[in-house]
Amino acid sequence: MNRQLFNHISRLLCIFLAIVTMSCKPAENAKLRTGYPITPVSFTDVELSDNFWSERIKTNRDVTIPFGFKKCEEEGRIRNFARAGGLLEGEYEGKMPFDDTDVYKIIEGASYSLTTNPDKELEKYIDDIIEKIAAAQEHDGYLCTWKTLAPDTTPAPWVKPGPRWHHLGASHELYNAGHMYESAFAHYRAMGKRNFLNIALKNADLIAEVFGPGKKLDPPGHQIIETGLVKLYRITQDKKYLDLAKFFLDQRGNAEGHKLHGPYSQDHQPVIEQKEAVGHAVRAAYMYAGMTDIAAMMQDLSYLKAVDNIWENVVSKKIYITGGIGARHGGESFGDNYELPNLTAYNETCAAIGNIYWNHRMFLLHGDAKYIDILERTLYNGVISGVSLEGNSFFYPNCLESDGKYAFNMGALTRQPWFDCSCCPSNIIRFMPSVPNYIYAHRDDSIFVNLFISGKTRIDIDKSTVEICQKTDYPWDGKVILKINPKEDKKFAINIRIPGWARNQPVPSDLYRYLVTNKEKVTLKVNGNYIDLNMEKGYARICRKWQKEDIIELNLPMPVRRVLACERVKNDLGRVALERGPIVYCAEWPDNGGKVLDILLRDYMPLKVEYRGDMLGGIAVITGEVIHLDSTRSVRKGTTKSFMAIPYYSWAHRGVGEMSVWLKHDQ
Ligand code: FUB
Ligand code: ZN
Repeated sequence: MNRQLFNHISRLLCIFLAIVTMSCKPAENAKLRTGYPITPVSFTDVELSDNFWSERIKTNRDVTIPFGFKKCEEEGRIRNFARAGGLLEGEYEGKMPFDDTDVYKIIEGASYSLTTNPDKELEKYIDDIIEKIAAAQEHDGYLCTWKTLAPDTTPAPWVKPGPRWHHLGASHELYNAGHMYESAFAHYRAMGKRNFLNIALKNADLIAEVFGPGKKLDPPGHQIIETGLVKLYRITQDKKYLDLAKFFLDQRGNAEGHKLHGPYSQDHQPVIEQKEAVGHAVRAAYMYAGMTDIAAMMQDLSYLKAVDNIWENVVSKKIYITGGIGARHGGESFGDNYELPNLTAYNETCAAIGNIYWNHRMFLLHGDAKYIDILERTLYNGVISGVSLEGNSFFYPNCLESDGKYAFNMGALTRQPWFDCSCCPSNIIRFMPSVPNYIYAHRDDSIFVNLFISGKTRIDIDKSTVEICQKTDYPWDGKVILKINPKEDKKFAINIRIPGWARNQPVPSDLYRYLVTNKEKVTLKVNGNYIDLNMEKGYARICRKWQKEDIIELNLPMPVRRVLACERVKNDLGRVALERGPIVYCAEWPDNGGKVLDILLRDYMPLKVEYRGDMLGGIAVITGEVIHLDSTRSVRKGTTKSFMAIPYYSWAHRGVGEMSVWLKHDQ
C-alpha cells in the first residue's frame, strides 16, 4: 500500500474512532426515547430543594456509594475483574455467582449521582473499574468473572460448575449481563461516554448470537436481562436487542427447548397466560417490568393483558401496606393470595425497588395515578426502610413486626452493614439517585405532577418549555405550591395527582381500607381562586392558557388514618395500622415503655401529630394513649399508657426490640 493511501486510511480510521467513542452531552443522552406514550422528565432536568429526599440522596452519595465500593474492593469483587482480565494473579473470590452485579449496580448509582454532583475523582475511579471490566471481557464478548476464572468450581452450593451457559437456571450469567446493560445505560446516559456501553453491546451481540429461535432456547433463571436489553435498544435503536428481550420472555413456560425452571423463576406457564404473581419476588418484579416494556414498545396486547392481570393480583391480594412484596422467606417468594404475615414478612428491599420500576412503567403506559399510588407507598415505606438513616446498614427482608428474638435479617435482628449476597445494598445505591425521575412526566400537551417534592424542573412540551417550581413540606404536610412558568403564554394541561390516601382509598383495591372516611376535602386554587377538581384517572386536570408566574395551590388534608386489612388477611384480623399522608407508621419499643406487642389501640382514642426535628432525622410522630394488655388475664384489660408511633422507615435505629405496624384494636 502506498504511503499516501496508508495515511489517508489512518486519518479516516481516526475520524471514525473519534465518532464512535465521542462523548455526547449527558443532557442529550438523558432524553433517550422511552417508547412509552408518556415520557418521564429525566432526573437531570429536576433539581431538588427539599429536606426529605435531598438528604437521603446526599447520604447515598457521601456514605453509601463509597461504602459500597469499599466493600467491593475488600471482598474481591473488583479484583475478580482484574484477575479475569489477566491484570492480576489469583482466583475468583466471590461468594455468589453474581458478585459482578454489585459493582455494576454501584457504578449505575454513582453515574446518576455524578450528573447532579460532578466529581472528577469518582469519575476517574469508575473509568478505572471500567478498564478492568473491559479486560475481563473475553474476546468474543463473554463476561462473567466467575465463569472465566473458575468454571470448574462453584461459588455457592446451589449452582453447578460447568462451562458457559451451563445450569442457566442458577448460573446467573444472564443476570450478570442484564445488570451490566442497566449500568452501562445509566453510565452512558449520565456521562455521555461509550467506554462501558461498548462492553455491554459486545456482550449483548454475543448473547444474541448464542440465544434465539433455532439456537439456544433457555431463558435465564433470574430476570433482568430483559429490561437491560430494552435499554440497549433505546440507545442503539437496533431491534435485535428488543427482539431478544421478548424472546427470553416468550421462552418462559415453553418446555420445548429447555427444562422449565418452574414457578420459582416464573417459568411454569407462558408469561402471557400468567395471572397470579408467584415465585421469587425480585425475579417476578423485574420480569413484570420487562413485560410492560414489551407491551408498550411492541404494542403487544397479549403482554398488556398479562401485566394488567398480574398487577390486579398483586395489588388486591399480595402487597403489604408498606408496598413490600414477597411474603415468604422460603424461596424469597410471593405467598398465596392474602398470605401476608408480619413477623416473618420477607419483603426484600430489591423486590420493593423492582415494584417501583414496574409501577412506573405501568403509569407510563396507562397514564393512571393508581400506579403512582403504589409507587409512592413503596417509595416512602418499603424501599427506604431498607437503608439506615446513616446510609451504612441495611435490611434485606423488611418485616412488619419484630419480637426482638426472631433474627429475620439474614441471621440478624436489626440492619446489617453488608451481606454475603449484597443485592439489596447495591440496589439501594443504584435506585436512590434516580428518585427525581419519578416526579414529573409529560405527554403531548399534558404535564403530570406525580410526586410532591420541592424543587425545580424544565419540561419540553409541544415545542415549548415550561418551568415548574414546587414548594412543599411533604411528606409531613399536604400543602403544595406549584409556580408555573411557561416560556410564553400557552394552553396546556397540568394533571396533578390526588393520592389515593387523600381520596379515602389507601390502595387501588379492597385489600386495605380506612376505618373512618375523612370528610375534609382536597382543595385546589389557581392564582388564589378555588377551582373544582376535574378528576381523570386519579389526576385533577387543569387545562388552561398558562402564563408566567401562575400559581397552583394544592391542599391535601393529612389527618392520622386508621387502616384495616380485608378480612381474608388472617394476620391482620383485629388489628389496625396507622398512616398519615404517604407514611405508614409503626410502634417501636423505645417510645412505648419497652413493649409494643401487647398494645391495644381503642378506635375512639384520639391521636395527635407532632413534628420532632430532633428525632430520627426529623419526623412527624403520632402520639396518644393505648392500653398495654395484661397477658395473665383472659379479658382485654390492662394499663393505660402514653403511646408514640414513628414512621415505619425510621425504625431499628435505637437497638433491638419489639416493633409492630399492625396493632390490636377494638371499639
Ligand atoms: O439471585 C440474585 C439476587 O440475590 C436476588 O434478586 C435476590 O433475591 C438474592 O437472592
Ligand atoms: Zn436484594
